Amino acid sequence: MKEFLGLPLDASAHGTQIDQIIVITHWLMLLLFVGWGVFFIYTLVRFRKSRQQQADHVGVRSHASSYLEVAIAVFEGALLVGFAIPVWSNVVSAFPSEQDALVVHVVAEQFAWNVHYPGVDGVFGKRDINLISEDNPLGLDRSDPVAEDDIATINQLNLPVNKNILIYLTSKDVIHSFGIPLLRVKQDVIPGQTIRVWFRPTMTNDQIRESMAKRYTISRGQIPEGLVLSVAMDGYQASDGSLILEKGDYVTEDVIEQLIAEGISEVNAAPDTPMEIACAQLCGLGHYRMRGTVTIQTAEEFEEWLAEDAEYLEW
Ligand SMILES: [Cu+2]
Repeated sequence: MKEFLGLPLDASAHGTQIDQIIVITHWLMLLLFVGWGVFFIYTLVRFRKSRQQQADHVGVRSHASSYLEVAIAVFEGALLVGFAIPVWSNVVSAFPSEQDALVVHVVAEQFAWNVHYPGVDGVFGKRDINLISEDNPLGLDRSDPVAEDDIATINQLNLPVNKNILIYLTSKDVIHSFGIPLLRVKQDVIPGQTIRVWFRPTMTNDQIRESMAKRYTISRGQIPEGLVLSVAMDGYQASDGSLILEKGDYVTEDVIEQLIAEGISEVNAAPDTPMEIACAQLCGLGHYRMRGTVTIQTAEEFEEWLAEDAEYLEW
């Protein structure tokens, strides 16, 4: 069922439980759809005009249908009490403490995600609505001593793997929705409110790319969709031994032509940015382009990235 529903790869610790509920709910709905469909066709045939000239005003005399209705209601109740509520209370609303998590602030706007990290001191600097400008979309008050080392990015969320991530969400303008399908996270972002959401990524982007890798068949004049600007998962050599495409490099149209010329008909590649923050609320005309990139890294890579970004601040 999971494959049939086309659920994306699950890269979070709580994802299996969410997927389980989605799968069970769909089984129940499929059963009801088939059951009601069969019943509907049966009634059309059984009570057709030629067989039943006169309408029966009493109708059904047995209680079978009432029992069936009750059984379905009980099953739905069990789904709610046995699965949905426990997942909600044990996973969704069981927030980790701030000491036990990486805390990040995300401020949504039409049409971008502003990300705010506290920097080395671990304390978030003051943000002031009057300081918001094109260069400072967060309105970060750099004169505040704790704000000096704060890191701000636009549409780029870097996170370490296997660590609790606690995100404080707010919006500058309208209602947005912070959705990361691969992490099974979706939370409305509401102006004037700060809403928390948490999760724990279990795969780095490199691992996700490995498991998303796909073999694309290439031939002259035929470039499969999604291949250009994806990342090569294998290296490819020309017949003279020179490297055409190195593992980890972008697959470009030029490279594909060279590969075809060398008689290579298959390329193993994966998306460059496999994980995205997609805005899941129709928030305006630019809604479609409100997407951020999520990069899940090892703890060391993440620290490196933070240090690199901190260096920019010293300019
Ligand atoms: Cu939006």
